[in-house]
Amino acid sequence: MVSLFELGETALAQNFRLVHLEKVSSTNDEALKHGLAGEAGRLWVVADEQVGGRGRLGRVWSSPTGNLYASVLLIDPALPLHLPELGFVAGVAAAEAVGALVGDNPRLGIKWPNDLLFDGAKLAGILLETTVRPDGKRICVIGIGVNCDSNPLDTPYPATALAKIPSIGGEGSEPRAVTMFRHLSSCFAAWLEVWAEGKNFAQIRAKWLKYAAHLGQSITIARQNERIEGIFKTIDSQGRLILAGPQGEKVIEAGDVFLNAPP
Ligand code: BT5
Repeated sequence: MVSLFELGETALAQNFRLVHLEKVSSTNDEALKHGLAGEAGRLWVVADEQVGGRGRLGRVWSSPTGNLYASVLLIDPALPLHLPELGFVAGVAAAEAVGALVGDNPRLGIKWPNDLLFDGAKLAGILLETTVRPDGKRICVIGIGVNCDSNPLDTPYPATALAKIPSIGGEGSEPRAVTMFRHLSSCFAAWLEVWAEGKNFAQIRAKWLKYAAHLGQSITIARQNERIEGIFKTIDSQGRLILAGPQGEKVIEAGDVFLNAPP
């Protein structure tokens, strides 16, 4: 099969490589396999369809053909302390890649930690996974799913797809997932360079805050057994969410954000 997927120019210039597969369980698992098999890193794995696509906490990521499923493998990209920042590098890169198609559009935002929203509906999700391989090197896989042609209709948080955005609309001369991947791979390579192994996370954070959805608004953080309400103040120097409540500020490391209805 001839693959239409290709890396963007910046990704090629920075020695990223690409493996394209038709149907996989999860591109994150494929990338992880490459890492365990001794890959040097900077490898993208893209698939047309996933049958075991997953989100955070083992949730299902709906993955029919027509959307983008891409995972990038990095080996020892930074000191372990900085690895969680890669989700934000990917979030900013994904937002910029979508921005290449929709322009500088205030309807595009990032919901903490790293969901892309368009008009408040989820357009893309990011899953960062890390593990240590027997030689002691750290394997980092960042999976990105972008709804290009379709989105699931039965999600608790509303979802959307590029095909529903009027300025993108109908498919042009190539599949939307192919165009999206070219932009995404280049934007990721560029922001990875800016990040500089975490030395410049401040720049990633500043860009992230420009895209941030719900900033200054009343939100609820849902975690396994609790729900915490407050005002979304900012993210700190490690990307943690700062929530201001009646008892002062709380630092949130993980959870799902929901926007509260106005009083
Ligand atoms: C995420 O998890 O948003 C991370 C999704 C990462 C998917 C990519 S695709 C390439 C790579 N390979 C994988 O196996 N995964 C990565 P989370 O924040 O936990 O959101 C998951 C929730 O989003 C689900 O429980 C659904 O409610 C909803 N959902 C499922 N599929 C969706 C879709 N295609 N679009 C929008 N929402 C979806």
